[in-house]
Amino acid sequence: MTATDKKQNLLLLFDRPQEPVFIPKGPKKSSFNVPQSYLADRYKPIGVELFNRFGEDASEKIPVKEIALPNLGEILDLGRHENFSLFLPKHRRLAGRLIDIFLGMRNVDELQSIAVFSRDRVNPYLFNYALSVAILHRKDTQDLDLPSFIQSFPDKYVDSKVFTRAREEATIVPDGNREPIEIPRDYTASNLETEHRLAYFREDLGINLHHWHWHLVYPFEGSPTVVNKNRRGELFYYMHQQIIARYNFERLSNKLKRVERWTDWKAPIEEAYFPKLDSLVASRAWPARVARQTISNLNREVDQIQQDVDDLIRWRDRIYAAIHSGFVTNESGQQIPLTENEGIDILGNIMESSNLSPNRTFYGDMHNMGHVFISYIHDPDHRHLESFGVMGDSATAMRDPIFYRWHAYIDDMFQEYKATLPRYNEENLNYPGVTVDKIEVMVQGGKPNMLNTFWQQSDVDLSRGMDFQPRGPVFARFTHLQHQPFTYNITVNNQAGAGKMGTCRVFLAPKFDERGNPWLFRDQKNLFIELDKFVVTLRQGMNTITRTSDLSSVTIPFERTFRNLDNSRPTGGEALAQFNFCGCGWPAHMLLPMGSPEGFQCQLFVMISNYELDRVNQTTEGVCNDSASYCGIKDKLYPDRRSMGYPFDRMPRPRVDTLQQFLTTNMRVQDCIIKFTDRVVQRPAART
Ligand code: CUO
Repeated sequence: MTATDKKQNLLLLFDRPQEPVFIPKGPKKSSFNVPQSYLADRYKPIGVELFNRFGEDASEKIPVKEIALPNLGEILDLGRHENFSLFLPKHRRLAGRLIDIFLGMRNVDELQSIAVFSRDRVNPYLFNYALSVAILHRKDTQDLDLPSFIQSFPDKYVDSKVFTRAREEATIVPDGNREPIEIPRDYTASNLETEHRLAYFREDLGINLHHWHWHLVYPFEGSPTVVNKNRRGELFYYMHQQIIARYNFERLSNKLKRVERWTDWKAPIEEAYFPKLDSLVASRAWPARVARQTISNLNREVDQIQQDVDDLIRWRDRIYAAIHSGFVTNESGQQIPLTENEGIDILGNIMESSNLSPNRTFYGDMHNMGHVFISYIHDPDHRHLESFGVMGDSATAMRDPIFYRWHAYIDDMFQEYKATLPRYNEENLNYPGVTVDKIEVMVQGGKPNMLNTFWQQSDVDLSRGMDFQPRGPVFARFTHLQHQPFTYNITVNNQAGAGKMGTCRVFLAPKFDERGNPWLFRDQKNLFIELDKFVVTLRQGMNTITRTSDLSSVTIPFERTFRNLDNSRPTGGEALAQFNFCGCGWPAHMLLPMGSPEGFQCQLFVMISNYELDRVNQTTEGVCNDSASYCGIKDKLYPDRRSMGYPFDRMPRPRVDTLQQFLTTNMRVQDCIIKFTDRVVQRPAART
C-alpha cells in the first residue's frame, strides 16, 4: 500500500457515518482491521463473530496500528444521537479537544488509528467536523480531498420525505436500475407565504454547502494554527456582506423589498420557517420556528448555556462604542486603535466572535449567540428536551429567512464602522492613463448585455449518507437556478505605458430601488455583488479583455460543490493537493441572480485598478485560487491588498451622490438585463 493509498483510507471514515467502522466501506468494500481492544463495549463480546461475518464481504483489509489511546473524556459527553452545533460553546470546546488530539498524532498511521478508535464512540457530526479540520490542517494530510459534506449527511440538505423513497429504491431495485428520486421544488411552504419566493436561494444545496465549507475552513475556535488565518475577521465581514447583497438582489428580482434588519430582539419575529428536514443521526425532525415567536433568556443545563438577551444588547452597545471611539480595549485594558486597513479585521473577530477577539469578556460572542438564541427560540430552558433549529448549524442556517435578517443587522454594524473611515478620493480610485472605453457582456447566440437564467435539474448521490442500506448509488434529483454562460468583452485604452498591470474588478447591482427610482450611491454600493476579479496586463493603446463567466473568482464549478470522490477525483499532482480547500466557493450555478421574466435591469460595473497598489507578493501558482474572493487561498495571504469590497466598501467622497458621479476614467458602467425563463432543463450527464 502506498503512502497516498494509506491516506485515502482516512476518507473511508466519512462514509456511512453511523455504521460501525468494521463494516466494509467505499467502492472497493474496504474494511478496517479493528483491534479487539478498539471495539465499542457493545461489540467486544461478539468481536470474532463480527469480523467473520463482515470481513467476508470485504475485498480489502486495512491494517490498523494499535497505539496507546488517549482518554476521550469530555468529548464523549455529546451522545451519538445528538445534534452538534459549532455555535454552542460547549460543542466548540469538545470539537477543539478532538481536533487537538487528531492534530497531535505523529503520523498518518497514528491518526488513522485514533480516528478508527473514536469513530464509533464520538458523535458522528462532531467526528466528521474534527477529522475534516484535522485533515485540512495537518501537513501530512493536506493533499487529501474531503468528500462533500452532503455525501456524509444528505439529511441536512434534502427534504426528509426523499429518504423514505430512497430507502425503498435502494432495498428493492438493484444497483444500476435505480431511478432518481425527485426533490419537489416547493416543499417547505406555499405561495401564501411571500418569503417562500426566495426558497430557491435559501434552500439551494450548493449555497448551503458553500456556507458549511466556509466555516470549516475558517473556524472561530481552536489552536492558533487553525484559527489565525490572514484577514479572517475581515473575510467574515465580506463573505457575509456579499451573501446579504446577493439575497437582496434576488429579493428585488422577485419584487420584494430588501431584507429588514432584525433590530428589536425583544419583539416577536414575524416570519416563520418550517425546514422539513429530519436528522438521520439524531432520528428527530429539525424543530420548526413558528410565526411571532420571541427569543428569551437561555438556561439549558444540557448545553451548559446560560445567557440573557440583555447580554446580547450589552455586547452590541460596547461594540458600537468601540466603532464610534475608534479603538477597542483588550483584556488588560489597553486600547487598540481600529486603523483604516486593519480595523475591520479586528472588528470581524470581535463580532463573529472568534478566539482572536482581543476581549471576549467585554465584547462577548454576539453573532454566534444570535444564532443560538434564535435556534433555541422554541425551547430556551430545555423543558421540552428539544434540540436547536436550523439556525444552530452552519450547514442549514441559510435556509431560514431569519438568517438574513440577523446578518443584515450584523452587516449594518460593519457598515456603521466603514462609514467612519476616510473616503476614497479620486487618487485612491483612479489609474492615471487607463480608461475603460466599453463593456459588453454576451451569451452565445444572444443579444449584447442580455443575460439568461432558467431552472436546471441535477442529481446528487445520497447513498454514502444512508446507513444500514444496500450498497450502490441512490440519486436525488433537485432543481436549481442556472444561467447561460457568458463572456465579458472589455475595451481598455492604456496611455500609461506598455506592460502596465491592472486588477479588473467586476460587480453587478440592480439599477433601481424598490420604488423604481435610481439609487443614491450610498445605498447602491451595498448591493454590488462581486462577479469576478482578475489581473490583466495592458499593452500601450487599445486592449480588448475577454473573459468567460466560468472563470469567476467567486465560484467553484458544479462538480466541485457536489464532488463525489469516486467519480470526480482529480488525478494527482497539484490539482489533488488543493482539492479540499476548493470545496469552499460560491456555487457556479448561483453566480447570477434570478432576474425576472420581463427582464430585470442591472448595472454592470468594471474597474481596472493599479496592480502596483493591489499586489500581494507571494506565489499562488499551482494553488487552488479560483474562488479566492470569498474564500481566500489556502495557507496564503488574501490575494488583494485592498480592503475587501473595494471600491464599494466606503462612503463616497463629497459631492458624489450617484454611481455615475463616483466613476473615475478607469471605471465604467454598462446597463444590462437578466431575463428569467420559467423552464426546466436537465443537466447533461447529470450525475455527480
Ligand atoms: Cu456564516 Cu452567521 O456566520 O452564519
